[in-house]
Amino acid sequence: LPIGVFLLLDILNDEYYMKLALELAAKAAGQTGINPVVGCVVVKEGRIVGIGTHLKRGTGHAEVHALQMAGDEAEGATVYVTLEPCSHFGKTPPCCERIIAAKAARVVVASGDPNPQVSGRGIARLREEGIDVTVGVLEQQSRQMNEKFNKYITTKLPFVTLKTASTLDGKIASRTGDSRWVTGTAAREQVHTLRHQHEAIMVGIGTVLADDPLLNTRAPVPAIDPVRIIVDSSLRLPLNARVVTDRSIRTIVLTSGQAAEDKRQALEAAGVEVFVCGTGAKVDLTEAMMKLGEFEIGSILLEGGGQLNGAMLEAGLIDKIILYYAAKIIGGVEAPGTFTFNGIEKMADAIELEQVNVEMAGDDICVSGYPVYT
Ligand code: AOF
Ligand code: ZN
Repeated sequence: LPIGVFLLLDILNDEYYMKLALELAAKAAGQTGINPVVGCVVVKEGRIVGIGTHLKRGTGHAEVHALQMAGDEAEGATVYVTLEPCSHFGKTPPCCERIIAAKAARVVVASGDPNPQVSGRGIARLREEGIDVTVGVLEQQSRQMNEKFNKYITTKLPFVTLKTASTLDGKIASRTGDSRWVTGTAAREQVHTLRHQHEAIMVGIGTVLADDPLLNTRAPVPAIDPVRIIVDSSLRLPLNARVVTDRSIRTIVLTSGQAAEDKRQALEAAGVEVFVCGTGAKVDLTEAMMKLGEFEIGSILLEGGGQLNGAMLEAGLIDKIILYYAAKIIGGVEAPGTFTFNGIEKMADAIELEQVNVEMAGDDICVSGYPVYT
Protein backbone atom coordinates (compact mmCIF):
# COMPACT_ATOMS: atom_id res chain seq x y z
CA LEU A 1 0.00 0.00 0.00
CA PRO A 2 1.25 3.52 -0.73
CA ILE A 3 2.39 5.49 2.30
CA GLY A 4 -0.52 7.96 1.85
CA VAL A 5 -3.02 5.21 2.63
CA PHE A 6 -1.25 4.33 5.87
CA LEU A 7 -1.31 7.96 6.90
CA LEU A 8 -5.03 8.17 6.14
CA LEU A 9 -5.77 5.01 8.19
CA ASP A 10 -3.78 6.48 11.05
CA ILE A 11 -5.85 9.66 11.02
CA LEU A 12 -9.09 7.68 10.93
CA ASN A 13 -7.96 5.68 13.96
CA ASP A 14 -7.09 8.74 15.96
CA GLU A 15 -10.47 10.29 15.23
CA TYR A 16 -12.23 7.02 16.04
CA TYR A 17 -10.83 6.80 19.55
CA MET A 18 -11.01 10.54 20.15
CA LYS A 19 -14.69 10.47 19.23
CA LEU A 20 -15.23 7.83 21.92
CA ALA A 21 -13.32 9.98 24.43
CA LEU A 22 -15.49 12.98 23.50
CA GLU A 23 -18.65 10.91 23.94
CA LEU A 24 -17.51 9.81 27.40
CA ALA A 25 -16.82 13.44 28.28
CA ALA A 26 -20.16 14.70 26.97
CA LYS A 27 -22.10 12.43 29.31
CA ALA A 28 -20.68 14.30 32.30
CA ALA A 29 -21.74 17.73 31.01
CA GLY A 30 -23.25 19.67 33.89
CA GLN A 31 -21.79 17.67 36.75
CA THR A 32 -18.19 18.93 36.88
CA GLY A 33 -18.89 22.42 38.25
CA ILE A 34 -16.22 24.92 37.18
CA ASN A 35 -14.06 22.04 35.93
CA PRO A 36 -14.02 20.98 32.27
CA VAL A 37 -15.61 17.81 30.92
CA VAL A 38 -12.85 15.45 29.83
CA GLY A 39 -12.83 11.92 28.44
CA CYS A 40 -9.91 9.52 28.01
CA VAL A 41 -9.38 6.24 26.15
CA VAL A 42 -6.22 4.10 26.42
CA VAL A 43 -5.47 1.89 23.41
CA LYS A 44 -2.84 -0.88 23.26
CA GLU A 45 -2.17 -2.83 20.06
CA GLY A 46 -5.57 -2.14 18.60
CA ARG A 47 -7.55 -2.87 21.78
CA ILE A 48 -9.17 -0.46 24.20
CA VAL A 49 -7.60 -1.22 27.60
CA GLY A 50 -8.94 1.71 29.64
CA ILE A 51 -11.63 4.37 29.57
CA GLY A 52 -12.30 7.26 31.93
CA THR A 53 -14.27 10.43 32.45
CA HIS A 54 -13.83 13.30 34.87
CA LEU A 55 -17.05 13.09 36.86
CA LYS A 56 -16.86 15.66 39.62
CA ARG A 57 -14.62 18.48 40.71
CA GLY A 58 -12.23 17.31 43.40
CA THR A 59 -12.25 13.71 42.17
CA GLY A 60 -9.98 11.92 39.69
CA HIS A 61 -9.31 13.34 36.26
CA ALA A 62 -10.23 11.35 33.16
CA GLU A 63 -6.67 10.09 32.56
CA VAL A 64 -6.37 8.81 36.12
CA HIS A 65 -9.49 6.65 35.80
CA ALA A 66 -8.51 5.32 32.35
CA LEU A 67 -4.92 4.52 33.37
CA GLN A 68 -6.12 2.87 36.55
CA MET A 69 -8.29 0.56 34.42
CA ALA A 70 -5.47 -0.09 31.96
CA GLY A 71 -3.03 -1.08 34.73
CA ASP A 72 0.18 -2.60 33.30
CA GLU A 73 -1.31 -2.49 29.80
CA ALA A 74 -0.70 1.26 29.77
CA GLU A 75 2.99 0.65 29.10
CA GLY A 76 3.64 1.41 25.43
CA ALA A 77 -0.02 2.35 24.90
CA THR A 78 -1.62 5.39 23.25
CA VAL A 79 -3.62 7.71 25.52
CA TYR A 80 -6.43 9.66 23.83
CA VAL A 81 -7.57 12.58 25.92
CA THR A 82 -9.98 15.38 24.98
CA LEU A 83 -8.07 18.04 26.94
CA GLU A 84 -4.36 18.61 27.43
CA PRO A 85 -3.25 16.60 30.50
CA CYS A 86 -2.79 18.95 33.43
CA SER A 87 0.67 19.83 34.73
CA HIS A 88 -0.25 21.44 38.05
CA PHE A 89 -1.33 20.40 41.51
CA GLY A 90 -4.96 21.49 41.78
CA LYS A 91 -7.36 19.52 43.92
CA THR A 92 -5.63 16.47 42.37
CA PRO A 93 -2.02 15.77 41.26
CA PRO A 94 -0.80 16.45 37.67
CA CYS A 95 -2.02 14.00 35.00
CA CYS A 96 1.09 14.37 32.84
CA GLU A 97 3.20 12.83 35.62
CA ARG A 98 0.70 10.00 35.93
CA ILE A 99 0.99 9.32 32.16
CA ILE A 100 4.80 9.41 32.36
CA ALA A 101 4.78 6.99 35.30
CA ALA A 102 2.52 4.62 33.34
CA LYS A 103 5.12 4.63 30.50
CA ALA A 104 2.62 5.42 27.73
CA ALA A 105 4.29 5.70 24.32
CA ARG A 106 1.97 8.22 22.71
CA VAL A 107 -0.59 10.81 23.77
CA VAL A 108 -3.25 12.23 21.43
CA VAL A 109 -4.88 15.46 22.64
CA ALA A 110 -7.97 17.16 21.19
CA SER A 111 -7.36 20.66 22.53
CA GLY A 112 -4.94 22.55 24.75
CA ASP A 113 -5.98 23.50 28.29
CA PRO A 114 -6.67 27.27 28.47
CA ASN A 115 -6.16 27.19 32.25
CA PRO A 116 -3.25 29.65 32.77
CA GLN A 117 -1.79 27.12 35.24
CA VAL A 118 -1.48 24.57 32.41
CA SER A 119 -1.67 26.20 28.94
CA GLY A 120 0.89 24.08 27.06
CA ARG A 121 2.96 22.95 30.05
CA GLY A 122 1.30 19.53 30.12
CA ILE A 123 2.14 18.84 26.49
CA ALA A 124 5.68 20.21 26.86
CA ARG A 125 6.30 18.01 29.90
CA LEU A 126 5.21 14.84 28.03
CA ARG A 127 7.44 15.70 25.04
CA GLU A 128 10.34 16.35 27.41
CA GLU A 129 10.06 12.70 28.47
CA GLY A 130 10.20 11.53 24.84
CA ILE A 131 6.49 10.76 24.58
CA ASP A 132 5.08 11.24 21.07
CA VAL A 133 2.30 13.88 21.37
CA THR A 134 -0.26 14.73 18.69
CA VAL A 135 -2.46 17.79 19.33
CA GLY A 136 -5.61 18.98 17.55
CA VAL A 137 -7.58 15.79 16.78
CA LEU A 138 -11.28 16.83 16.82
CA GLU A 139 -10.19 20.04 18.50
CA GLN A 140 -13.34 22.02 17.64
CA GLN A 141 -15.65 19.47 19.29
CA SER A 142 -13.61 19.54 22.48
CA ARG A 143 -13.49 23.34 22.59
CA GLN A 144 -17.21 23.63 22.00
CA MET A 145 -17.94 21.10 24.73
CA ASN A 146 -15.94 23.18 27.19
CA GLU A 147 -17.09 26.64 26.16
CA LYS A 148 -18.26 27.39 29.71
CA PHE A 149 -15.00 26.23 31.29
CA ASN A 150 -12.93 28.08 28.66
CA LYS A 151 -14.54 31.40 29.52
CA TYR A 152 -14.52 30.97 33.29
CA ILE A 153 -10.93 29.75 33.59
CA THR A 154 -9.59 32.66 31.53
CA THR A 155 -11.80 35.50 32.86
CA LYS A 156 -13.20 34.30 36.22
CA LEU A 157 -16.58 35.44 34.89
CA PRO A 158 -19.49 33.02 34.47
CA PHE A 159 -20.46 31.90 30.96
CA VAL A 160 -24.02 33.15 30.45
CA THR A 161 -26.46 31.32 28.18
CA LEU A 162 -29.69 33.16 27.53
CA LYS A 163 -32.73 31.04 26.78
CA THR A 164 -36.10 32.38 25.70
CA ALA A 165 -39.36 30.76 24.59
CA SER A 166 -41.52 33.04 22.49
CA THR A 167 -44.03 33.17 19.70
CA LEU A 168 -42.83 33.92 16.17
CA ASP A 169 -43.54 37.59 16.87
CA GLY A 170 -41.20 37.53 19.85
CA LYS A 171 -43.78 37.54 22.67
CA ILE A 172 -43.14 35.60 25.88
CA ALA A 173 -46.73 36.03 27.12
CA SER A 174 -50.04 37.36 25.83
CA ARG A 175 -51.31 40.88 26.59
CA THR A 176 -53.19 39.37 29.59
CA GLY A 177 -49.98 37.76 30.87
CA ASP A 178 -50.89 34.19 29.89
CA SER A 179 -47.77 32.16 29.16
CA ARG A 180 -48.68 28.50 29.76
CA TRP A 181 -47.41 27.18 27.49
CA VAL A 182 -45.66 29.03 24.72
CA THR A 183 -43.60 26.10 23.43
CA GLY A 184 -44.30 22.36 23.40
CA THR A 185 -43.00 19.50 25.53
CA ALA A 186 -39.88 18.76 23.43
CA ALA A 187 -38.58 22.32 23.80
CA ARG A 188 -39.47 22.41 27.49
CA GLU A 189 -37.59 19.17 28.09
CA GLN A 190 -34.53 20.61 26.37
CA VAL A 191 -34.70 23.57 28.74
CA HIS A 192 -34.49 21.22 31.70
CA THR A 193 -31.38 19.62 30.16
CA LEU A 194 -29.96 23.15 29.90
CA ARG A 195 -30.73 23.73 33.58
CA HIS A 196 -28.86 20.52 34.43
CA GLN A 197 -25.90 21.75 32.38
CA HIS A 198 -25.53 25.15 34.08
CA GLU A 199 -24.41 25.84 37.63
CA ALA A 200 -27.02 28.52 38.18
CA ILE A 201 -30.30 29.76 36.77
CA MET A 202 -30.99 33.50 36.78
CA VAL A 203 -34.29 35.39 36.50
CA GLY A 204 -35.56 38.88 37.27
CA ILE A 205 -37.86 39.69 40.19
CA GLY A 206 -40.68 40.38 37.70
CA THR A 207 -40.72 36.72 36.69
CA VAL A 208 -40.79 35.59 40.32
CA LEU A 209 -43.67 37.95 41.19
CA ALA A 210 -45.64 36.91 38.10
CA ASP A 211 -45.17 33.12 38.18
CA ASP A 212 -43.81 32.17 41.64
CA PRO A 213 -41.58 29.58 39.92
CA LEU A 214 -39.56 26.91 41.73
CA LEU A 215 -36.74 27.12 39.13
CA ASN A 216 -35.69 23.52 39.62
CA THR A 217 -34.84 20.87 37.03
CA ARG A 218 -37.69 18.59 36.07
CA ALA A 219 -36.52 15.94 33.63
CA PRO A 220 -37.71 12.42 32.80
CA VAL A 221 -34.77 11.13 34.90
CA PRO A 222 -33.40 12.74 38.08
CA ALA A 223 -31.18 15.71 37.21
CA ILE A 224 -29.15 18.43 38.93
CA ASP A 225 -30.87 21.59 40.20
CA PRO A 226 -28.90 24.77 39.49
CA VAL A 227 -28.38 27.43 42.16
CA ARG A 228 -31.17 30.03 41.88
CA ILE A 229 -30.21 33.65 41.26
CA ILE A 230 -32.87 36.39 41.46
CA VAL A 231 -32.07 39.92 40.31
CA ASP A 232 -34.06 42.18 42.62
CA SER A 233 -32.85 45.81 42.91
CA SER A 234 -35.29 46.88 45.65
CA LEU A 235 -35.80 43.53 47.40
CA ARG A 236 -39.42 43.01 46.44
CA LEU A 237 -38.99 39.24 46.83
CA PRO A 238 -41.78 38.03 49.17
CA LEU A 239 -40.70 35.84 52.09
CA ASN A 240 -43.36 33.32 51.08
CA ALA A 241 -42.12 32.98 47.47
CA ARG A 242 -41.35 29.37 46.59
CA VAL A 243 -37.69 30.21 45.84
CA VAL A 244 -37.43 31.34 49.48
CA THR A 245 -39.50 28.69 51.27
CA ASP A 246 -38.01 25.76 49.33
CA ARG A 247 -34.71 25.32 51.15
CA SER A 248 -33.59 22.28 49.11
CA ILE A 249 -31.80 24.55 46.59
CA ARG A 250 -29.48 27.50 47.26
CA THR A 251 -31.00 30.90 46.41
CA ILE A 252 -28.87 34.00 45.80
CA VAL A 253 -30.51 37.42 45.49
CA LEU A 254 -28.59 40.15 43.69
CA THR A 255 -29.64 43.56 44.91
CA SER A 256 -28.60 47.20 44.77
CA GLY A 257 -26.85 49.30 47.38
CA GLN A 258 -30.12 51.11 48.00
CA ALA A 259 -32.26 48.15 49.03
CA ALA A 260 -33.84 48.19 52.51
CA GLU A 261 -31.54 46.78 55.17
CA ASP A 262 -34.35 45.21 57.23
CA LYS A 263 -35.71 43.29 54.21
CA ARG A 264 -32.23 42.06 53.49
CA GLN A 265 -31.89 40.73 57.03
CA ALA A 266 -35.30 39.06 56.81
CA LEU A 267 -34.32 37.27 53.59
CA GLU A 268 -31.00 36.19 55.07
CA ALA A 269 -32.78 34.88 58.14
CA ALA A 270 -34.95 32.84 55.76
CA GLY A 271 -31.81 31.24 54.32
CA VAL A 272 -31.35 33.38 51.19
CA GLU A 273 -27.89 34.73 50.32
CA VAL A 274 -28.01 38.43 49.40
CA PHE A 275 -25.22 40.00 47.31
CA VAL A 276 -25.17 43.81 47.12
CA CYS A 277 -23.92 44.84 43.67
CA GLY A 278 -22.96 48.48 43.18
CA THR A 279 -24.08 51.65 44.91
CA GLY A 280 -26.81 52.77 42.50
CA ALA A 281 -30.55 52.09 42.56
CA LYS A 282 -30.18 49.24 40.04
CA VAL A 283 -28.13 46.06 40.38
CA ASP A 284 -24.73 46.61 38.75
CA LEU A 285 -24.83 43.51 36.53
CA THR A 286 -21.14 43.63 35.60
CA GLU A 287 -20.18 43.71 39.26
CA ALA A 288 -22.73 40.96 39.91
CA MET A 289 -21.04 38.68 37.36
CA MET A 290 -17.64 39.36 38.95
CA LYS A 291 -19.02 38.53 42.38
CA LEU A 292 -20.67 35.32 41.18
CA GLY A 293 -17.40 34.35 39.50
CA GLU A 294 -15.55 34.89 42.80
CA PHE A 295 -18.03 32.52 44.43
CA GLU A 296 -17.17 29.92 41.76
CA ILE A 297 -20.40 30.10 39.78
CA GLY A 298 -18.93 29.24 36.38
CA SER A 299 -22.06 29.14 34.24
CA ILE A 300 -25.50 30.72 34.32
CA LEU A 301 -28.67 29.95 32.39
CA LEU A 302 -30.50 33.27 32.04
CA GLU A 303 -34.25 32.80 31.70
CA GLY A 304 -35.35 36.45 31.71
CA GLY A 305 -37.84 38.06 31.52
CA GLY A 306 -37.47 40.76 28.93
CA GLN A 307 -36.12 43.52 31.20
CA LEU A 308 -33.26 41.44 32.57
CA ASN A 309 -32.51 39.91 29.15
CA GLY A 310 -32.31 43.41 27.66
CA ALA A 311 -30.10 44.75 30.45
CA MET A 312 -27.75 41.76 30.28
CA LEU A 313 -27.48 42.06 26.50
CA GLU A 314 -26.85 45.81 26.66
CA ALA A 315 -24.11 45.21 29.23
CA GLY A 316 -22.47 42.67 26.89
CA LEU A 317 -22.73 39.92 29.50
CA ILE A 318 -24.47 37.23 27.44
CA ASP A 319 -22.20 34.67 25.77
CA LYS A 320 -24.69 32.42 24.02
CA ILE A 321 -28.31 32.82 22.99
CA ILE A 322 -30.83 29.99 22.55
CA LEU A 323 -34.22 31.16 21.27
CA TYR A 324 -37.15 28.75 21.06
CA TYR A 325 -39.93 29.92 18.75
CA ALA A 326 -43.41 28.40 18.75
CA ALA A 327 -44.99 28.69 15.31
CA LYS A 328 -47.69 31.00 16.67
CA ILE A 329 -48.46 34.71 16.41
CA ILE A 330 -50.27 36.44 19.27
CA GLY A 331 -49.69 40.19 18.79
CA GLY A 332 -50.48 42.65 21.60
CA VAL A 333 -48.80 46.04 21.96
CA GLU A 334 -48.62 45.42 25.71
CA ALA A 335 -47.63 41.76 25.41
CA PRO A 336 -44.10 41.32 26.87
CA GLY A 337 -41.27 40.51 24.47
CA THR A 338 -38.00 38.62 24.76
CA PHE A 339 -35.76 41.70 25.02
CA THR A 340 -37.08 44.88 26.64
CA PHE A 341 -34.52 47.65 26.33
CA ASN A 342 -34.30 51.04 24.71
CA GLY A 343 -32.90 49.45 21.58
CA ILE A 344 -30.53 50.63 18.90
CA GLU A 345 -31.17 53.51 16.55
CA LYS A 346 -29.67 52.23 13.31
CA MET A 347 -29.87 48.72 11.89
CA ALA A 348 -26.11 48.93 11.42
CA ASP A 349 -25.77 49.00 15.23
CA ALA A 350 -27.71 45.77 15.80
CA ILE A 351 -26.13 43.11 17.99
CA GLU A 352 -25.46 40.27 15.58
CA LEU A 353 -25.09 36.58 16.31
CA GLU A 354 -22.38 34.40 14.82
CA GLN A 355 -22.21 30.60 14.39
CA VAL A 356 -25.98 30.66 14.00
CA ASN A 357 -27.68 27.27 14.13
CA VAL A 358 -31.33 26.45 13.42
CA GLU A 359 -33.04 23.17 14.29
CA MET A 360 -36.47 21.85 15.22
CA ALA A 361 -37.40 20.96 18.79
CA GLY A 362 -40.61 19.01 18.29
CA ASP A 363 -42.94 21.50 16.60
CA ASP A 364 -40.89 24.48 17.78
CA ILE A 365 -37.90 26.14 16.15
CA CYS A 366 -34.63 26.52 18.01
CA VAL A 367 -32.26 29.27 16.90
CA SER A 368 -28.92 29.59 18.66
CA GLY A 369 -25.81 31.68 18.24
CA TYR A 370 -23.16 33.78 19.93
CA PRO A 371 -23.66 37.57 20.18
CA VAL A 372 -20.82 39.72 18.91
CA TYR A 373 -20.24 42.91 20.91
CA THR A 374 -18.42 45.65 19.05
C1 AOF B 1 -7.05 16.91 32.89
N1 AOF B 1 -7.98 15.92 32.95
O1 AOF B 1 -10.00 15.19 33.48
C2 AOF B 1 -9.52 17.44 33.91
C3 AOF B 1 -8.53 18.47 33.80
O2 AOF B 1 -8.60 21.04 40.84
P1 AOF B 1 -8.32 19.93 39.91
O3 AOF B 1 -7.19 19.05 40.34
O4 AOF B 1 -9.55 19.12 39.52
O5 AOF B 1 -7.78 20.59 38.55
C4 AOF B 1 -8.68 21.31 37.75
C5 AOF B 1 -7.99 21.80 36.52
O6 AOF B 1 -7.42 20.70 35.82
C6 AOF B 1 -8.96 22.45 35.55
O7 AOF B 1 -9.05 23.83 35.75
C7 AOF B 1 -8.33 22.10 34.22
O8 AOF B 1 -7.27 22.98 33.92
C8 AOF B 1 -7.76 20.72 34.46
N2 AOF B 1 -8.81 19.72 34.23
N3 AOF B 1 -7.35 18.16 33.26
O9 AOF B 1 -5.91 16.65 32.50
C9 AOF B 1 -9.19 16.13 33.44
N4 AOF B 1 -10.73 17.68 34.46
ZN1 ZN C 1 -5.41 16.28 35.15
